Amino acid sequence: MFSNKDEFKQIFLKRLEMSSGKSFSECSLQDNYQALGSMVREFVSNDWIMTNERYMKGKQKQVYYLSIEYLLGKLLRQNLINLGIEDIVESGLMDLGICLSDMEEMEADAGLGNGGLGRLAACFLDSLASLHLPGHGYGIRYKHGLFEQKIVDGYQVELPEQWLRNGNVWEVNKSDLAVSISFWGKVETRMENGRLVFHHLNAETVNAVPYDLPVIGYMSKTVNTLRLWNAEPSQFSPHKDILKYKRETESISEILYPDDSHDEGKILRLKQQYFLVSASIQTILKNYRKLYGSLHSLHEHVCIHINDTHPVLAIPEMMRILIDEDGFDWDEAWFITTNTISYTNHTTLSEALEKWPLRIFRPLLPRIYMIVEEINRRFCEELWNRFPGDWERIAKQAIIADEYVKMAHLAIVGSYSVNGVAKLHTEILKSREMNLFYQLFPNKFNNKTNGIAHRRWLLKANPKLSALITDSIGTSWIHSASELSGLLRYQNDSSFLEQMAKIKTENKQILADFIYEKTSIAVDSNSIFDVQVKRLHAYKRQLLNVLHIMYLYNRIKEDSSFECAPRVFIFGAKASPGYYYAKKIIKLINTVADKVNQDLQIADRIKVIFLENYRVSLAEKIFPASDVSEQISTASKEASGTGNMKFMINGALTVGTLDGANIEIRELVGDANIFTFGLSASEVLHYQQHGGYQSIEYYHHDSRIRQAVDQLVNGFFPGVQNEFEPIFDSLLGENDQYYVLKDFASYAGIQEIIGESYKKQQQWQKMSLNNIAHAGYFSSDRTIKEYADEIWGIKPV
Ligand code: 26W
Repeated sequence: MFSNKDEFKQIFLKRLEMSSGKSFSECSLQDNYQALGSMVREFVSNDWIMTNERYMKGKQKQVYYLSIEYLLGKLLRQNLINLGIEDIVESGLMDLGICLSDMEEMEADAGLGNGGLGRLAACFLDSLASLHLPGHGYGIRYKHGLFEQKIVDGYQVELPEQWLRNGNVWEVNKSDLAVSISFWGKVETRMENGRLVFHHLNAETVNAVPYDLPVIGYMSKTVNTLRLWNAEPSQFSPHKDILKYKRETESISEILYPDDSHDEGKILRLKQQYFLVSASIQTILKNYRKLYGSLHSLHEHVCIHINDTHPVLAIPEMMRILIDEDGFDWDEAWFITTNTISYTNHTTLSEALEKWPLRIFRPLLPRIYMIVEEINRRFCEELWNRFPGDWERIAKQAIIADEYVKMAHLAIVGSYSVNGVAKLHTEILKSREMNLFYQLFPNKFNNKTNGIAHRRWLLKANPKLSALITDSIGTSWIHSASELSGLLRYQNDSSFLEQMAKIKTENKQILADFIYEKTSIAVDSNSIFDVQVKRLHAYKRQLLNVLHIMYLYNRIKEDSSFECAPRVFIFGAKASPGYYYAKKIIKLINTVADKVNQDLQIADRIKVIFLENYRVSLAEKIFPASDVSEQISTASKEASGTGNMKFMINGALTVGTLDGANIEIRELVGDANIFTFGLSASEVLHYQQHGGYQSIEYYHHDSRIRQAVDQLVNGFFPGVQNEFEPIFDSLLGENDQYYVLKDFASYAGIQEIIGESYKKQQQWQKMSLNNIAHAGYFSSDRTIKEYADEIWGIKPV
């Protein structure tokens, strides 16, 4: 499109005029962004078409990744980097008096996800394209991503997020490829020509319209596709109340995770799941038929991966098409399906394991329900044959039981691969949570430790550190993150360590300025930036962090000579809208923040900052500026964590429990370069099974705990009355399910050591360097290679 700066400027200016209909001087930053974005999108269109043609011609095996969440964040700069034109564009714009960073602010975060699972999907797309692998994403084009969070008077307030307000320059509407999805109605079973046929009558149909986004690999000609489905009314759905029908239809792709505390919300969620699955599977199979004539060897050329159980209806949907539309018999359809679908589990928390009540499932998806019933019947029969008389086992493993469809059971039975996302997590799945299934299908189970797109989380997010790394070890790490180990050469090089320290301070100053702009609170970039950013959940134990801050505060108040390394505690977290307890924790963090920040006696020794609306673009500002990474979940509860990896690759040191991928971080960096504390997973599981923990004892025996816990309810925080009683009750009345008090002493101890260690700056920088140098393992390139080789069997094209 352009080979130098002047050419770029010329094309850009022309483009700008055409798209905005204004003269250059009249154009706003938004106009500039729109022009540049659409220009880049068109720039890749040829490679995009070529990539698809190559895939079709070569008949390479393809993988389709189905996910209810994609947390893409912003795409402009990453795309410029991946295309190798960031420098030309940035300096060309500069000549025109436009700052690329300002322009980036015009782009809305695509926040079609809620946490790690959604960001993982986005990182995987980046790695697939960068490794020239034929892998595509399918998702939903939510009109509003996850809500926008405001903090008002310390409380979370949710606003509908408006990422499509100014359109989306990256997407291409392909309405000619729309497919129709059927809900409700009834199924008529008939004998026709000697075989049973099923007719879905009186269904309400909805159109799924694809919007395609190019997924541009790093310095590669590969441009894969992320297809997001939009729900639109269908012309052919005769309806009495057309407005109601339109509203109901459009609500399918309106918001992520509608409140499911009532049946209406549950119906909507299940509708979303089937909508995603049916549109995607219909399309995949249609394209396959066109290319190969029939679906007989589908499993040899196609993998369909389901990201957690949300898309698990892919299994009965494939069965439906194979049987009802293509005339396969059950056994062959089952063979093809179960050799095509693979499944990742992301949690063992029982409340997060999906199950749908039959009263909703059966009427909404009548044909799919019949198929699930038959899958269940055959599976229970198999169990009966292998374990005759073991009713208890059948009850535990059945797909349909107690008036519910259990989605994880369906996923395991209907797929050829089941993976966890970190070693410990996979071991827990095999030995506990899914042990009965593991006994039945040991070969299906495998581990794929998560990873992160290091080109976003280091190269893009931390340009200064990236430049230092490239100056020292060359550019190869950008392609192969394991090359970061070359940095180990510098671990005793004091000038290198000083440069690292300087960059960290500069990044901290940028964040400090941002904090000041947002909160009017001044923080000192020489303090330790101690950061916990992640979804708000009881098991992640933001509460442990807060109670420790309260303890530090109390210590300083009692003894003004108390020495502790100055710290800025930074939080970012969204609580799910219906999660009452999580919202209380947000209020508590903000209440403690007010108390601490306003206390003149505390001065700069502690500051507490809650940054509202945590999202990908904010995360990119935070990780490069962090010294300490809080990964303090109750051991066994965090499947993997990926924030831990983003901190590590930016040189922050982890304070963490032996949970999820923290364990693997420790294996890589060694005990000396990580701060671990607390109960182990097996201790937690032992307490859970056999009892023996009494939180009240810790309350009585540790005055630090008693003081902080009492302060939740004794008027210490003026004006909040009974606000924190539920937290107090959870700790004492409900015996502290997440072992916060149990781990408190060990956490406070390690925090003290962290404070001491930070004073020895040279040593600290060396530890930091060790973390960066070993973080290459956690590139999602490594993870994706493992999926490609060991699960999908796909090859670079
Ligand atoms: C409503 C069903 C449901 C339940 C849980 C939807 C979404 C969730 C999560 C928020 C799923 C999630 O994000 N899990 C995280 O996945 C990451 C990627 O594998 C892991 O690193 C995290 O440990 C895990 O919590």
